[in-house]
Amino acid sequence: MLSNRRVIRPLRFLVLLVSLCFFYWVSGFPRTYDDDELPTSLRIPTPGVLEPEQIIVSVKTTTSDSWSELPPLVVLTDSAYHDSLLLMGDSRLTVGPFTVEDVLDRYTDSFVEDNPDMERYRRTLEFAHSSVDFAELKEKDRRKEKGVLATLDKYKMLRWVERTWLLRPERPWYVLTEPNVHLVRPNLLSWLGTFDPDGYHFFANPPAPDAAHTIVLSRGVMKAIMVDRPDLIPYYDNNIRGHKNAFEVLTTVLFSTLNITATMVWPEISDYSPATAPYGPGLWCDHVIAMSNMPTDLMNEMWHFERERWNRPNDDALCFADLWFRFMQPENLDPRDNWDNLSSGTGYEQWNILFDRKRQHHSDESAGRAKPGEGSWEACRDSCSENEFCVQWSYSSVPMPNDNENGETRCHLSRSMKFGQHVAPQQVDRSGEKATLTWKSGWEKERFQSWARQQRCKSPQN
Ligand SMILES: *[C@@H]1O[C@H](CO)[C@@H](O)[C@H](O)[C@H]1NC(C)=O
Ligand SMILES: CC(=O)N[C@H]1CO[C@H](CO)[C@@H](O)[C@@H]1O
Repeated sequence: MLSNRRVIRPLRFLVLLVSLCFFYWVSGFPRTYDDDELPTSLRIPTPGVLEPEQIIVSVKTTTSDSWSELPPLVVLTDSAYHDSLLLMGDSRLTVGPFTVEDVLDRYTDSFVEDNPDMERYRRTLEFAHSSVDFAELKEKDRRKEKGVLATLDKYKMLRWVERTWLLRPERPWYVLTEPNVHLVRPNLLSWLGTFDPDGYHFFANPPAPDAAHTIVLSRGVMKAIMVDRPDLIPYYDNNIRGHKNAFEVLTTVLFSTLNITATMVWPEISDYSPATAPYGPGLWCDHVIAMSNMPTDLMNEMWHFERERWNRPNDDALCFADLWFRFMQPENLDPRDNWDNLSSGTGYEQWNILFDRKRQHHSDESAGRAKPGEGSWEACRDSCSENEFCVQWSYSSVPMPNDNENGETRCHLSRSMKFGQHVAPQQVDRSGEKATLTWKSGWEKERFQSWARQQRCKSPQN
């Protein structure tokens, strides 16, 4: 009997194993997932939160940048959003399963031939016909290249809107953006869910030099220009040249035909990346919807970060505070040599701390002002640590503008915390003399962290 059993047992075990495997295989079919295990985009909809296909994201690029910009963008965009992703360029290409549209192909041949602004487009088409490497289209001088692309962008603007609508008509929302913009989709879906898509809505980030625009248009606006006024876009062909930039072309058309202006959305939509956002009291619990100037490595970090958050389904909307804890807190923030100057820098003036130049000692009038720290980086660091509002400093080897009444200074103090970046020493011309400009930067991490820990962005039950 015993020996008999011994034979049967392994057999039974095998049968059990096979049926168990079968059970797991079947139950692994993705229909029976617990709701919490699913990525945000696939969960049962919360009322008011839109579904991915209700927002068309249309990304504009140019042929010579397509290969460097589009593959990372597509890989780092969750597949739940692929159906609603459109790629718009200036020659027809494919990037894997995606088609890049040539949005300029509706201009007439004579318009393209006779218009000097279309030079780059003409060359792009020639290169495409003769299989010349598109990288050779680019100007060597980066500023010149920017100028060429900005000119072409003016002609793309309305045609980009048009093509987006024609490919995906009648969707509640259209987001027009660029490859270096990262969209935090769950926040975008819940934010736009609070507006009526059939009203006239036109949102954008405040214009900033060198920053991409993220533009949001409602179905109401799109219908008014695409369906109610079918001749509008062709009519504008000959009115484009005089405009300063692409955004102005769009704002002019929407203002003159619909009497609407862009509603600026900031800081939810901004030109910051996690490395350049000025973290602090003015920018902490705000939700992050779109960031621009994103290098690919940070896009990749964001992809991982958002995945980690999926596994914590009770997390609230991603806000700037989350970015600080994820990207800055783990960093060693001891003083760094050859580190960028984000304590000065245009666009950050409102956080700069003014120096108390008149008095040696603080009085009521000079409250909040800092002791000058021109002498050395150590003096600058000490000036920061002695000022209760200061969370970071940078020290330049030659005086540099502070963009406020501080004038030119070596020491730059700030009330907001930015990460910045490595910056190599450079030769500069200071009133006729050559000098080497280097930057050193430091942070008051402990001070900032104790402030950060006292903040409560999330709903009280968490
Ligand atoms: C345009 O909009 C403004 C502000 O909404 C309004 O005051 C004005 O009357 C409008 N003009 C026309 C012509 O509709
Ligand atoms: C981000 C920033 O403000 N960078 C500035 C650093 O300083 C150089 C000049 O040395 C500026 O050109 C950058 O804009």
